[in-house]
Amino acid sequence: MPLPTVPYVQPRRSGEEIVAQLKVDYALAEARRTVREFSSEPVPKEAIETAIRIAGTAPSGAHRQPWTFVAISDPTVKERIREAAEAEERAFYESKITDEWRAALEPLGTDFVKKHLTDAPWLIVVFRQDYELGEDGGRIKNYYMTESVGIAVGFLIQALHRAGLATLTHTPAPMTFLRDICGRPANEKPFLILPVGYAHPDARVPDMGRKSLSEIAVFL
Ligand code: IYR
Repeated sequence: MPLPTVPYVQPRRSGEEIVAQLKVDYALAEARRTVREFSSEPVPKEAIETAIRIAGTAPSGAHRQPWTFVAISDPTVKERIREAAEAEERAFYESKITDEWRAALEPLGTDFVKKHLTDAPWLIVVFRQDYELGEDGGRIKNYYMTESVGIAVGFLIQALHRAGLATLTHTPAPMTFLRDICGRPANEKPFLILPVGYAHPDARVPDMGRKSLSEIAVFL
């Protein structure tokens, strides 16, 4: 049975108003950079709670909302995550990495040292729920989990940036250790770690631009 429906009304804006709004948003979005150096200055828990609420508004397959956000400020937990992540990353950079991948990362200057995992006041570890458990213990299938969680993380990154906070999308591989450290059940797979905080006042980012509109879009 389809759900009952309710009216949906967005404030009616003219074409010019829409373009003007999008230009403001684009300028803000264009100023976002992935930051690897964080200040350890605290960020209120309410900021993280509200950003996670925004992430939770993302569309999802069959509206299953297949995500869990674990927000960590406890220094001991952050330290455990850093130790485990650096062990994986060391193996990656020292042996697993292919020559091609090394060449792709070389301009970004990344290495196995993951100081951001203990410097940033918050780590948000995002989990993808591959299925849910019904009352009878049976598995309830989710749909388009990766797409859904990816969209939610996009909302999260953009919201944090608009609020004035810096983030770094960090995906140590493999990152199954996150499930144990965060105490999550077997139906949840780690998706990424998002360190969140103020950018360090001396933070620097690689001098690189983005693809132009004509490189990323085709209008038919
Ligand atoms: N996960 C590693 C390697 C890494 C991979 C890509 I693709 C990047 O854009 C950046 C890093 C790390 O976090 O260092």
